[in-house]
Amino acid sequence: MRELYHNAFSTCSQKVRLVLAEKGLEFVSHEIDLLGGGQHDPEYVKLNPNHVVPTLVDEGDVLTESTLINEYLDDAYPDPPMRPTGAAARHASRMWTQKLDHSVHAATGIVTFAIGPRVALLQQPEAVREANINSIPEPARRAARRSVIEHGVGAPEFAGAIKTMVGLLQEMDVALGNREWLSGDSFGLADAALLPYVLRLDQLAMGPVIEARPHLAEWLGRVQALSAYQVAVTDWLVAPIVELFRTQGEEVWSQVEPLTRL
Ligand SMILES: N[C@@H](CCC(=O)N[C@@H](CS)C(=O)NCC(=O)O)C(=O)O
Repeated sequence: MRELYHNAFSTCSQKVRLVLAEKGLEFVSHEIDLLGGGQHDPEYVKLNPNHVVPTLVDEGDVLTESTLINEYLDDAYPDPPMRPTGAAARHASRMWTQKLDHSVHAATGIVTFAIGPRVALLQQPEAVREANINSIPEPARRAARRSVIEHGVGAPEFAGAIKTMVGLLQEMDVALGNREWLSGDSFGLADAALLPYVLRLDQLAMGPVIEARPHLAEWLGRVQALSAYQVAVTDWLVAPIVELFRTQGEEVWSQVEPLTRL
């Protein structure tokens, strides 16, 4: 029995669903409503004390942290292998996932909440919104969430976060100049991990920052052509939220564009 607690739009959930799909592993789905505060439900917090998705429960083992979940999946279900075999290549693959965990993931949260779901959150009763923000366990993440909901792309955290994300795109474009995949010879853990972060910028109507980087744009096309992408990403997205992200992104693009120049 395999159960995944996740969210359709969450980057960390998408990266785990990509690995599950690539390995042909099915799961019982428990979607957590992140805007409604489902991640703070005491029953869920027993599984994931950090109040975040995803959580994988595999044959009774409770697994958190998306990068580690994906490494677990590759250890437990090695067919097809999703990490290179050489030690140096494996190190290079882990450098990408470490970059997400150290800086890019937090930056993506700032960029996303400053643009995408902000209007929906501002329409919630203030008491509900505040209760959900106050339930975020880490003070820094709590403060950043409050700031971007209040100030949008004008929040002091926003410019640095966008630079971190575009910096990642730039590094990927250079790396992909002489190879097709970040994980080695085939689509693997590093590719699955980075895809949702590139996609997020596309969803927020920042396509030009991707199109300006041809190797990155070709890689994105390659990932999107995989059947795992359809199963793990496209099939979960719901049109009204895709539309909300796009229209909100278009609305602020003139303010965001100057910040995307490195
Ligand atoms: N390091 C964690 C981060 C998980 C995380 O931040 N998940 C986000 C969605 S991508 C979440 O659940 N956020 C809840 C919230 O924003 O309150 C992981 O990789 O699993």
